[in-house]
Amino acid sequence: MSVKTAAAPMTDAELDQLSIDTIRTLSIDAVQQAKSGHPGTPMALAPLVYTLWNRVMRFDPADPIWPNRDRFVLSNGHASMLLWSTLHLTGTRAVNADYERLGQPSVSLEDIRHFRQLGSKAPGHPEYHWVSGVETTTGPLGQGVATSVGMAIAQKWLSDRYNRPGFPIFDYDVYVVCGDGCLMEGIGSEAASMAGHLALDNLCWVYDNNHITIEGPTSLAFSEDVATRFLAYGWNVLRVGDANDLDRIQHALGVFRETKGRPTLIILDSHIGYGAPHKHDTAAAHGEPLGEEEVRLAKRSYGWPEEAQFLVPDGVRQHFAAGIGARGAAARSQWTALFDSYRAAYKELAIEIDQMQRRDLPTGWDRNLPVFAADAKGIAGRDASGKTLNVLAQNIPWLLGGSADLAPSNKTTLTYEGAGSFQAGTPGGKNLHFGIREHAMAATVNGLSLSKLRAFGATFFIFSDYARPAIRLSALMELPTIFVFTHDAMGDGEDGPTHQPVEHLASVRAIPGLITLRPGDANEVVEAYRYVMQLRHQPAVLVLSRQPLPTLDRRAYAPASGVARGAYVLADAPGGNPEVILIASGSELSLAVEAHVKLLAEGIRSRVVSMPSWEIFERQTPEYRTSVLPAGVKARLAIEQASTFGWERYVGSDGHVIGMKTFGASAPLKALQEKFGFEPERVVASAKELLGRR
Ligand SMILES: Cc1ncc(C[n+]2csc(CCOP(=O)(O)OP(=O)(O)O)c2C)c(N)n1
Ligand SMILES: [Mg+2]
Repeated sequence: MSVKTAAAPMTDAELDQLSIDTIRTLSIDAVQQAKSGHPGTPMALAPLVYTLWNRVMRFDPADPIWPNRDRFVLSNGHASMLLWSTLHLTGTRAVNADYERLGQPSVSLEDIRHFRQLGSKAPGHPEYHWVSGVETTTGPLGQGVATSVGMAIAQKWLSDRYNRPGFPIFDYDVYVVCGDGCLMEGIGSEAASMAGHLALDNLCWVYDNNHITIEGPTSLAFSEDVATRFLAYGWNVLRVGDANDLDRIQHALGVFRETKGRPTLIILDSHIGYGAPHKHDTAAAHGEPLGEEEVRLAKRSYGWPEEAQFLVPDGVRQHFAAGIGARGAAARSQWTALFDSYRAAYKELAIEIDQMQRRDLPTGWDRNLPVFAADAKGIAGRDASGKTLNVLAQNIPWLLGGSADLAPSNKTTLTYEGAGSFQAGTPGGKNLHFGIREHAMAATVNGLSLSKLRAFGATFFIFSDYARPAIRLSALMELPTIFVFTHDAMGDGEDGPTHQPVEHLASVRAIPGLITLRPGDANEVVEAYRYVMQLRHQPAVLVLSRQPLPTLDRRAYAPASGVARGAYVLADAPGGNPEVILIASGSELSLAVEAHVKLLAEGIRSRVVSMPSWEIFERQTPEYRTSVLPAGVKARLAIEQASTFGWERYVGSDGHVIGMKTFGASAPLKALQEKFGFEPERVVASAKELLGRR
């Protein structure tokens, strides 16, 4: 259809089409201008995204963080131009990191003109925390769909805790657009299985069934019956045979909203590159600009002025304002009025909601935290963690989480009265059962955190590998998620090298922004949690022992509150003038202390530095850091049951690391400690060697 002039007023249907074609052509032009990007899927899915946003979603562009908004997740993040066009045309406003609503647009036309360029609010893939209106970062396929399960769980939990008769404070839905890639990825299957089990009827995935991925037709690698698969998961499965049929799409979305007791998958048949005569239905439309001639032909097929670029015709912005703009504003103002009277009736609950939204902690959040008395036999890191977590979860109503079927081993079960188990029939439970789905667990934890709950996920440290891509996104999104990883090293002995992490500490330490903490005794575990709970924009990984670790006598040694500085002098040479420094974390801390005592007895001035967290230590002042590791002391020995990779930074070229250079082995712990050199005598010998004494 052609762009009309103001002289002839357009019908609603014409305005719908004009709006859809604006999304399409902005996407085409942006990719062409950037000389990179993915035009084909935005061209195909513009009608879907248009219908969802302008006709269905309860989202107020003026306040993209209004707590009861419907969530939209673009899981096929390569189609980001869909989102940039939509955020622009709906006039969605920006919000800053302090949750202040700013007047300026979230995505301007200039941003779209600078698609994929440095500083543009229209980057290659949707980035939460960079662009307001993006609910989660996507791009790694499957992450979005899995994160959406966490968002849907959060809505169920929030509604159970906070809704009251006549006060549906939380009743939002979660909409997801995904493609073949998201459904091929393992994490997508894990997430769909979990969502079906939990009967998340607030969750709707729309599957872009275009039969195309990068290498060509999906018949190359994907021949299962997706509908049957999702039916088996317990989903409601709908089909829309024509991605251009707005009414059918709207109808299917309506069926979703009426369907109770199961999530909905809408299988939408579409044509990638719709409108481009030589490229539609081909992989060529997926990930490269159409080319100037094909752009002209596509525009011609839409009835668009062929030479116009980045054109937003008159009437389009107004059409969005009259649709989602008006509907969203009304929904939000209704909710705000509702919340005002809720605040009057349920003051305490309203305060909780306010605190949660700002990621504040409730007063008294750290009361009754355990203090562990000195004990040579000690207690396992995981046990100290379980005790601490149970206190915190009672003090912080919205702290919840679970394990990937290892809660009895991870000691993450919340055992106090009323903690409950989160299931379809008991959505107020705080113990989540992720099943043996580590990857989806981590993404779900992200989704819970994006919904402002304080969430943790747990498994053995070795299986952090199975969760790593979602942990990485946690860091990229700056979410205060918590990952509890037990069985941190060779302590599980007989389970052998398949279960003994080696390279994992190096691997999590390499993720920018992620805080890794490997506490050395029970009181360090408590202090680690105290630190982690106060994070607002950073994820944390807790690496905990399976076996008991001696609880150090804090009257003789420095207090465990030193954990908050990442590393601290635990025990020192007389006069604080060390000639050798032993640096250790986790289960090796007590080993270092043992060696230290022996060294002192031999007249060697040693210092023990407990270093549970590199990242926290790096945040301290240079003065503090050199006070812990004085530049003049070159004889430094790091001891850690993990890859030595990276320790050079603290031991320097004159130092030494007692660590792992191979995989472990299946044997009792004592035998492993002997085989791999984690014994006090060996530490003493190494220290002496560094000092040139034998
Ligand atoms: C985990 C992951 N693996 C690979 C990629 C690279 N990649 C981006 S898009 C794509 C093809 C996706 O196909 P589909 O989901 O069907 O999207 P469509 O081309 O139909 O838009 C691939 C392999 C990725 N982004 N994430
Ligand atoms: Mg596809």
